This record gives sequence, C-alpha cells and structure tokens, in this order.
Amino acid sequence: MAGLLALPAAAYMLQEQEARAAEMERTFIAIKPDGVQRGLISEILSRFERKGFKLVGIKIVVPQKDFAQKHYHDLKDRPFFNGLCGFLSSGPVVAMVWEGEGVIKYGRKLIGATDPQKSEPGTIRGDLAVVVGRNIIHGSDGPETAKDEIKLWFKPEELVKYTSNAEKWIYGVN
Ligand code: DAT
Ligand code: MG
Repeated sequence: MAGLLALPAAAYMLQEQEARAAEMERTFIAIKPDGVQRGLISEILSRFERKGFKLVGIKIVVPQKDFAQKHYHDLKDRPFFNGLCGFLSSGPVVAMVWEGEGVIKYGRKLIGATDPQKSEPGTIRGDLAVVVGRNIIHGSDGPETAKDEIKLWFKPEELVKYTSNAEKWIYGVN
C-alpha cells in the first residue's frame, strides 16, 4: 500500500516544484571591479549559495561606460555619477542572476547598507568593504529594478532553468 501511495505523492511534489520554479523571484547581483580584483568572487558567491538561493545566470564582463550609465541611470543627477560609472567600467564585473523566495529583499540584507561604514558586521559590505566608493557589490533594490537590470545584463537564453536537488530541503511547509 505504501508503494501505491508514494508514487502519486512524488508526482505531486514534482509538480509543486515545477510550479514554484515558474514563479520564483529573481534578482540581479554584480561583483564590481574592486570585489573581483580583491579576490572576493567565491566569498560573495558562497554567501548567496549557502543561504539557499539558486544561481541561474553568471558571466564576467568589462562593461562599457555608456552601459554603466544605463545601469545607474537613476543616479544621473548625483555628483558621484560620472566617477561611479567610470569605476564600474574600469575592469571586470561578475554579473549574476539569483533566484529564490524573497531573494530581492534578502539579497539586499546579505549585501548590507550602501555605505560600508554603516553596514552591519555579518553583511558582505560590513565584513569586506570600508568606503562607499568601493563597496564591492551591487544588488537590485526592488522587483521593477530587478526586472530591468536582468534584461539589461542578460539575454533570456543566458538564464538557465533547472531544479536544484537541494530545493526540496530548502523549501517546504509542515
Ligand atoms: P546601492 O548600491 O546600495 O543600491 P545606490 O543605488 O544608492 O546604493 O548607489 C549606487 C552606488 O553608488 C553605490 O553602491 C555606491 C555609489 N554611491 C552611492 N552613494 C554614494 C555617495 N554618497 N558617494 C559616492 N558614491 C556613492
Ligand atoms: Mg542601488
């Protein structure tokens, strides 16, 4: 009897997983040139990975300055805009898309406050950066920005859809 019951249950679980994957939230995360040059790629990746978020896109690129200006268009009137865009385009950036429940908001928590002097210890900027001009990482600040930034940095075919083996241990309701 147990065998007969187990099969539909497994099929149901699979269906549930697929449904969840289809609606899962995504965010854009980038390791800026300072983070790459300081050898912090694996340290940063591991924080998102260990949390239980899923990597669905990754590449290393040196963005052109006009591309950096597009990425930071919201800040075009700020006095630091030119320097910021110059810096982002000064070297390799690791561009990523991470997926998971609440990943946009929680990704920002993992990253910490914009100014590393104010970021809590335990956050990426709190642990690994000192000044706002070299705060090593970018993360989308909301659902609309996430959508726009993913579209700016990635072609749809560069994003991978897959079920992680760990998912059934990361998600679940009792
Ligand atoms: P965040 O990166 O936390 O989303 P933001 O969008 O306000 O912060 O600013 C984008 C980047 O611009 C930020 O990561 C570092 C730089 N920046 C922000 N405020 C700055 C300031 N007052 N002086 C110099 N650079 C600044
Ligand atoms: Mg921002």
